[in-house]
Amino acid sequence: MIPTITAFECSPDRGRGLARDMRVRWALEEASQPYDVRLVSFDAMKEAAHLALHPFGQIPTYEDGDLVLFETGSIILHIAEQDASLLPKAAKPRARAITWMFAALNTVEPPILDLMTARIIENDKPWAQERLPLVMDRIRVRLAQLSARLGDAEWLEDAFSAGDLMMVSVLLRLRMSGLLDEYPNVAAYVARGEARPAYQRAFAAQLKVFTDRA
Ligand code: GTB
Repeated sequence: MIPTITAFECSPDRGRGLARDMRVRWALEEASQPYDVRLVSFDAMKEAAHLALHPFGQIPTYEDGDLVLFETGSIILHIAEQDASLLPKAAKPRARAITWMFAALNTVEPPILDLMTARIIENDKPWAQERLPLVMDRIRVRLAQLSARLGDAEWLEDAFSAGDLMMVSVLLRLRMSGLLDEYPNVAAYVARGEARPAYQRAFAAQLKVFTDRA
């Protein structure tokens, strides 16, 4: 039996790889794990059948036999635990890789999500333009810190891991903002992630969902 994940039937990003099924697809591709995808509409995500899988009515979910997971952090940790190329077997490097996964989700992603909220949801508020520079500066703080840590290293630790997969996935949402270009080593790090064959396969698969509908 192969796992099944859920993804948007019609992703608002039109296949640009920004929806969160992308990072799960990427992890599955890195782990050479075949998978099925069940596409769900916005309405179906709020219905009982999907809510039984995901209490918050979101994508992605992950089903493998009687195991059901939601939250990309948990799903990717589960996939990575079965593949040494994503999580080293040795305890300390493994703990470091997991630390970077948490850092991506809990420290780097929140200000980036704030920018999406400011740009998309709060855009029509009278204070929106005044707030935007504040939001961008909070992201710059994190990017500067990450840039300083990364230096000219290829990955966050000695070798690519699920920590890099999560960090690159989170940073990719900044592409359109131009902020990544202010930190060339971080931009190059993201580009290295995107260049990985597993990323390319995952990207092509989620893009095909969009082009098949067009
Ligand atoms: N913390 C959860 C996780 O990591 O799994 C967050 C899951 C989540 O936000 N899922 C979103 C969702 O289901 C899709 S990815 N939203 C529908 C809802 O909440 O009703 C977020 C997303 C959506 C759209 C774009 N886009 O169009 O560019 C990018 C990312």
